[in-house]
Amino acid sequence: MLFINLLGALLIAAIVWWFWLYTPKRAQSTSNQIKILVNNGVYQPSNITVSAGTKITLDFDRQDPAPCAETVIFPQLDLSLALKMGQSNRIELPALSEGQYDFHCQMQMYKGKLIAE
Ligand SMILES: [Cu+2]
Repeated sequence: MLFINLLGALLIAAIVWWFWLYTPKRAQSTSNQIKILVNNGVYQPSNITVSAGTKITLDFDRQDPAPCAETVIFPQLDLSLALKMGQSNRIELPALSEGQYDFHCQMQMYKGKLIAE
């Protein structure tokens, strides 16, 4: 009984951590080509700092077969890309001015952000 309660408490702690406390790490790009893993409902990395004023290539590696993961959309840039499983999915972004640019799947379950500075 005590064990079950303990398990329940751990589960609640995990839920609280995931939904309220967890903030994705910021990745600093050292090159203009960034590889992004698409799996388990998250882009990895999902918060990416890039240099403003240079072209950037993103390379999406889709591991999630769910239809949810299929399309990545860059609303501010008016770009989208269909992601195929098991191959590299490259998208070239124009040189960005300083600011934040979102990217997400059709349903906005997968979410990411480019920070150009
Ligand atoms: Cu989705």
